[in-house]
Amino acid sequence: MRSVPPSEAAYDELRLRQWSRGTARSAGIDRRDLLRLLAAASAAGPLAGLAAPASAAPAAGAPSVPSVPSAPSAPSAPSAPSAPGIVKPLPPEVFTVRGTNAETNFAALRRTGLLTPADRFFVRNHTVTPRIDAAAWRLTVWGSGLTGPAVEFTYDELRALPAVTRTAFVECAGNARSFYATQQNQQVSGTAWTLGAIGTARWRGARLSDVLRRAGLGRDAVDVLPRGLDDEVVADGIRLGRVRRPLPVAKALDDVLLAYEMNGRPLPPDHGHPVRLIVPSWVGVASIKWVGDIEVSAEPLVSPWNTGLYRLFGPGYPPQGSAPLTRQTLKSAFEVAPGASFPAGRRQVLTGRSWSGGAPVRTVEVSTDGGVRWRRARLRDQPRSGSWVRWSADWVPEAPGPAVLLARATDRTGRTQPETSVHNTQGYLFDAVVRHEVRVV
Ligand SMILES: Nc1nc2c(c(=O)[nH]1)N[C@H]1C(S)=C(S)[C@@H](COP(=O)(O)O)O[C@H]1N2
Ligand SMILES: [Mo]
Repeated sequence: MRSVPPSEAAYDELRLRQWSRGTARSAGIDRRDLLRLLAAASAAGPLAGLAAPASAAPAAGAPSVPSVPSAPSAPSAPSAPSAPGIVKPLPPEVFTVRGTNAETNFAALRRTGLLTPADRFFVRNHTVTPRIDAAAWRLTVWGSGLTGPAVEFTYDELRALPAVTRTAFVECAGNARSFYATQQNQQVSGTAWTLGAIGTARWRGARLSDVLRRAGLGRDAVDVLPRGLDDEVVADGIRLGRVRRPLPVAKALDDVLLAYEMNGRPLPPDHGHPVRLIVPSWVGVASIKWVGDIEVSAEPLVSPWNTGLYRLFGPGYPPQGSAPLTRQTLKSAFEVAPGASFPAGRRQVLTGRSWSGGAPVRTVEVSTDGGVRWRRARLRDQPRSGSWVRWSADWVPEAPGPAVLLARATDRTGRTQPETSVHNTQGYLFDAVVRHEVRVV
């Protein structure tokens, strides 16, 4: 892992060793199933074409769990592409539908501000968006890491706690995965995102630390396990249960929010209504949507989302994979449609965004000749940790023909986007400079 502060890295290594020795508890899934999942992850298959949906589907015939009705809902206009289970409209100029997910087209962000409007924010659903009534919703905090019994919070009780706001991106660990195949000729499994599995919003909510302290956090608590109220997930024939991923207590007490607002409005259904976690700078899967309960454990916990999934497998990694992913890597994207054309001899203002989970962005460089010459882009925002910066660069296209635009960020840890990304079978954490092909006409 890169750019991980020692405490997180130490936590991850410890959990990995505990997991291999069988001394961590597999929360809610059979240990044999977890081992099968690990085997599947290390030998992950190829993307089935570039529109492959994630291999996850609602559990058929799963036993009923205390349930929230899920509405595979609101198909938009018959001609518009729709993803099963996404509630909001997905106009094709804004989104590319990929299975149960919707990717934001970067060109659709050109005239937006720093914050991604909720109606342009990408959606990553393992199953379908559930419809949850805030008045009936409860958050149950429970487990061996509490000093007493389970504690419930209503929506109003959560809103009555001190509120904090924070601008943060949510980015899928597999964002840009398709470039392993198209730029590096390497096979990876999972949703074939280009660069748009990211959005930045202003989140408002209660601090997870306040909720945990009110629930009676014990001194021996080591992990917290937030779990979503959406349907159980089945992947490759293995029943994984509900989406949930352990978070070390140290991160939970640091900067994690239980958010109920996105850009000044109640969370929309697709983004976790009524309440979701926001885990700044970490891979998107940590930011559990539609959270219904949080287990607080005095024993280390594992779930499929930090064992077989969301670790790096491949030739450069140990057989049981890297430590579970924590922080996001760094990337840059142009707000330009793929294959766009530009008239020769006329000044253009190219715009884009760069971000890093490791530290605020320091500089962005742009090349309009496929990487021969580079120049500094102008940063449009004050770089901040856990957020992105907008930038722009002038360009006067010369001779008609194909052209390749490149953008490369460096963050304050000194990391710069490399030319190629180290391969892993599930295509996580792509960080290389992306070749953006356009035409001069
Ligand atoms: N309950 C639940 N939480 C979830 C998910 C999910 O399917 N169910 N997907 C995760 C993943 S993989 C990502 S990348 C982010 C996406 O958040 P968004 O759909 O609001 O963009 O939510 C995370 N939280
Ligand atoms: Mo994700």
